[in-house]
Amino acid sequence: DKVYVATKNKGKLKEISEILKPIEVISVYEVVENPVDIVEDGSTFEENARKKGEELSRFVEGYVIADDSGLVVEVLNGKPGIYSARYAGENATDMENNLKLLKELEGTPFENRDAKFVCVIALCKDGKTIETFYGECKGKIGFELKGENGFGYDPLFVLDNGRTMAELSSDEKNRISHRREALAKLKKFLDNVSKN
Ligand code: ITT
Repeated sequence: DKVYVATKNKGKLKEISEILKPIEVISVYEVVENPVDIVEDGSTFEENARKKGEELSRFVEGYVIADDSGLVVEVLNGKPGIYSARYAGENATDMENNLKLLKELEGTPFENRDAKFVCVIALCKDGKTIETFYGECKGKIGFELKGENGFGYDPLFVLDNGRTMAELSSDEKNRISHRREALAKLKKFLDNVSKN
């Protein structure tokens, strides 16, 4: 069994491979020379996940999954949300995005720093979406970056136990993450497909 993943993000690719094991996970970008440049102009995680998956599923045979994800901060009215990857600008690094977030939250006390990670996985084939799957993970935004693991906003994302997502091992993150929740639903769906 194998699935293609429509992502350029190495952190996502690694986690998706670990979580979906023993299914083999291959990046579409590894097998397609010049895939289309996808414009993520949807207004929701779901629209963007569908868009990525549908467009890239025209280039390979079999299932393609796309992950659209991000950080939703309550006191910022849901920002950075679907703009998480480019919060500090078009080609912003994770560090620049984290620093921008700290700046936006300056003066906001810990009790008002509620946030969640959201992940929508679209399962696609031949240019069409078969189903989408949602996952989320709740936490708070800390005051300083802590931890070396994971990617994106993990060093600022404080869990109930006081540790940041970046302080968890990849196994620990993969047990509780938004991505895990969405992919667990996908796995169940695929199990049922193969039984019928
Ligand atoms: P692809 O579209 O190629 O998959 P991308 O990084 O542009 O890669 P998104 O548009 O879905 O993907 O943006 C996701 C951003 O949300 C990502 O760059 C991180 O900043 C953040 N993010 C998503 N999942 C995360 C996680 O598990 N931990 C930390 N940050 C995460």
